[in-house]
Amino acid sequence: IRVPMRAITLHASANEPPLRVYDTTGPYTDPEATPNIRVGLPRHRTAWIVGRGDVAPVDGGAERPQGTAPDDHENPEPAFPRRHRPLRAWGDGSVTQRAYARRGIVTPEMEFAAIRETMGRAAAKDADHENGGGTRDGQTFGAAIPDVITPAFVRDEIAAGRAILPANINHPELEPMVIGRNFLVKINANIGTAMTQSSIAEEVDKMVWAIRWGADTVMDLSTGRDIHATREWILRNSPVPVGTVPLYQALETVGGVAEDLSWEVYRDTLIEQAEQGVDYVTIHAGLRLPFLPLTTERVTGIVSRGGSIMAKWCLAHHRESFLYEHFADICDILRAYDIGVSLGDGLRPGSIADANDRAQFAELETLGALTRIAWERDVQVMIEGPGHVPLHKIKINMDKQLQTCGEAPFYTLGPLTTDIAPGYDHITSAIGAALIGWFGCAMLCYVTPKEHLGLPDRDDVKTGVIAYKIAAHAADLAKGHPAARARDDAISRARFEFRWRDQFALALDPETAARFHDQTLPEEGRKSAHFCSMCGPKYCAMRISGEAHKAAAEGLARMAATFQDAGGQLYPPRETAADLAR
Ligand code: IRN
Ligand code: FE2
Repeated sequence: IRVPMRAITLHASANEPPLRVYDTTGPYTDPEATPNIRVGLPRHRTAWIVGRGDVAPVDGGAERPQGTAPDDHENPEPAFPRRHRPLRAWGDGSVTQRAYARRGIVTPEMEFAAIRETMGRAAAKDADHENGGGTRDGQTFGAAIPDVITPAFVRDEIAAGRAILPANINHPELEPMVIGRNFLVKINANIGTAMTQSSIAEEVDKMVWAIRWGADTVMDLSTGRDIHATREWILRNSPVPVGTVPLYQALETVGGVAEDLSWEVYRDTLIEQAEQGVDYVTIHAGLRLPFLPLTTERVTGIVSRGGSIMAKWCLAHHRESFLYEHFADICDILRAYDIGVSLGDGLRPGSIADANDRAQFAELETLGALTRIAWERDVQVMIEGPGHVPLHKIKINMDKQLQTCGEAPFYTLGPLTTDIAPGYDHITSAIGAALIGWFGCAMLCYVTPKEHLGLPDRDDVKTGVIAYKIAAHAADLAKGHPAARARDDAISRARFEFRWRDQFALALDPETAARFHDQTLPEEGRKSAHFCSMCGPKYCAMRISGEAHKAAAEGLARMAATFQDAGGQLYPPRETAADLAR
């Protein structure tokens, strides 16, 4: 098994081995060496999938379902050349990672994900977290991470439903990863919302751009024309799990009229996407007809796209949601391909005023019941969460989710901790995301600066991803993930020793760090200067303290001893000083 990881090489003077970090970029690591997207990525998982002996080509080995080959569309790009035969489980079989895990099997996917989590080595744990990071001041936090994340641990977390490994058998290009609160906090970037303006190649480009900055999964939320072809291109070129909301395409199929949706249209859409290789799907099955009256008093009503579509359907027919009624049938489809279900939060609050209201929690309880139905059918489950929630109401969301949904992974959109900063909602939401990540949220759906205002462009995608990498990493540090702190320590040493290039290389966004530095001190020689332009050479605290440290390290100790021997109060007694040093 070959597992991707990035090694950041440091200057010789650092006297440190290269720092290994988690890498989501697949073969797109080097911007200069981008693979040919018309060929698609190598299908290295095929041997694992076929080797299990429990899948076969769909009926007749049809090359492509539904007569929706990309070539049938007027497409600004040439037709995608790769032809693969979609697979599914034999008969009624389960080919899910959950089914294998429950049978005690460690799959290559699990091993891959385990190695990735700690980059092949167990980093020293922060002393604060010796007891697993589970409790603080009598409060229980959501994580109990072992020092070494083994493949067996990944298996056990999946079997318990506490983690999912989204990996459709028709997405062999995937580099497997695991989502759960006892692993690194993951982030998702949404792409594909601008189908009217953008070409298919541009959508692939957005995916590549998002993973280059660290997105762990992408969701293709495309609407409009060429929806099937776009998804095909993204999947064949994506090393990260791809999620979708099949309801969006189903709505497209019925001409955008929500009332015309039906179970049959939805089912066919789901199968079409399953055969293409979608790894997880958002299904808003917890939004039930009886909950709709609970939203009438809200300030912002229903803000979920999928939720509003289903609400409209339920009201128009005055019937219970077909997603709710057919949920078991949906699971039978999902398990034949190993698609994870992400139970949608159609009733999430869209404002601080609506946070934690009855509508939201009624839906959450329903998601708990649906989780059990999915688990009985071996389907991997995660639960989507809010939305807009003020800081003091976030913890109850996490606690309630763990309790009602049997500890299935939580996947939240932010939450935004205030409504007053349009244009900066990557920040209002990253604050909430960091907090809920610390409390045990497994994946954070990014929010870009354009939230509530418009469609994100490239820069917005990058800004959103970086904001969420910060939130996720801050949570990983607090949770005591064994691989989290090494990077902070390495960059701090580089900073203190004025290894500017190392500081840039270790940064989440090296380009911006280098550019900001160069804006004030562009000369090449300044890359080794023992000060920055913030304070200048005379007032640089790091420089002054570094020099003082070196010169006085010995002298200080001697002086302290002298003072103590003389009964001086300036320094703590020797034993205390020794304690402090430890
Ligand atoms: C995540 C948590 N709650 C919602 N999300 C994401 O929001 C969901 O996965 C999807 O990518 C996006 C839009 O969902 P709605 O508005 O259709 O619910
Ligand atoms: Fe919002």
